[in-house]
Amino acid sequence: MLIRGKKQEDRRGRFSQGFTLVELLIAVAIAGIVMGGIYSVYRSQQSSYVAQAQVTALEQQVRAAMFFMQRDISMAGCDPTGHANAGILTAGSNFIRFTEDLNGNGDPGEYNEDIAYALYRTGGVQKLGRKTPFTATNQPVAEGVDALDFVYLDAAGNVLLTPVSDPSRIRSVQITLVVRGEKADPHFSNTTIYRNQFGARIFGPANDHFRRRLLTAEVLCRNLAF
Ligand SMILES: [Ca+2]
Repeated sequence: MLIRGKKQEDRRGRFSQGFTLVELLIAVAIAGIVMGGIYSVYRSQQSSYVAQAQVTALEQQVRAAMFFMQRDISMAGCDPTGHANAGILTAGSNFIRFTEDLNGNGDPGEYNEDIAYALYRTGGVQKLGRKTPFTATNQPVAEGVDALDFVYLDAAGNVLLTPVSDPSRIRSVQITLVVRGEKADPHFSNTTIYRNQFGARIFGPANDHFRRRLLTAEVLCRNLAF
């Protein structure tokens, strides 16, 4: 038996220094365990980093989409001449079309004045689309949108049934979006039921492996009061 670090005389009377095979195997095994531990910490940090990055990207996407809709819808009915007859034309639970005479020429049907928001699907991906003028093709505002929900309220704050039969009663619009991450995460299961502010289920449970974000905003359409 050789002892590490000590000189020892072997049977033939020579001194030698080193490791035995057993010691080497133990050292290799310990190194393996340590490396395995380091790798598993690395893996778990890496996957939590990827999940965090995905959640951040998701939040940015859902906020950007909401920003565009809020900006447009808040101007619905903008009619500086009073002759354009601008306002909300169609008010569905997942579809809206409205006009606004932004350049004040009395014509509310020009580019960026006749706007519609709805979900559409291309290449297997559901997107939030913005159309203007109404006959044009959808411009994608956000991808991976699982739900788009509109709730319309009158001047007294009462919820109007959709599709709203008399859109001139609408004073504010509550928008809810559910957007999902780009990639599924096998370590995550999504069993959430997504609801709007009035408790109505708008999506889920998907029972899949996608992370999602729900965002709600209420837009007061000041121009519709006139
Ligand atoms: Ca105009």
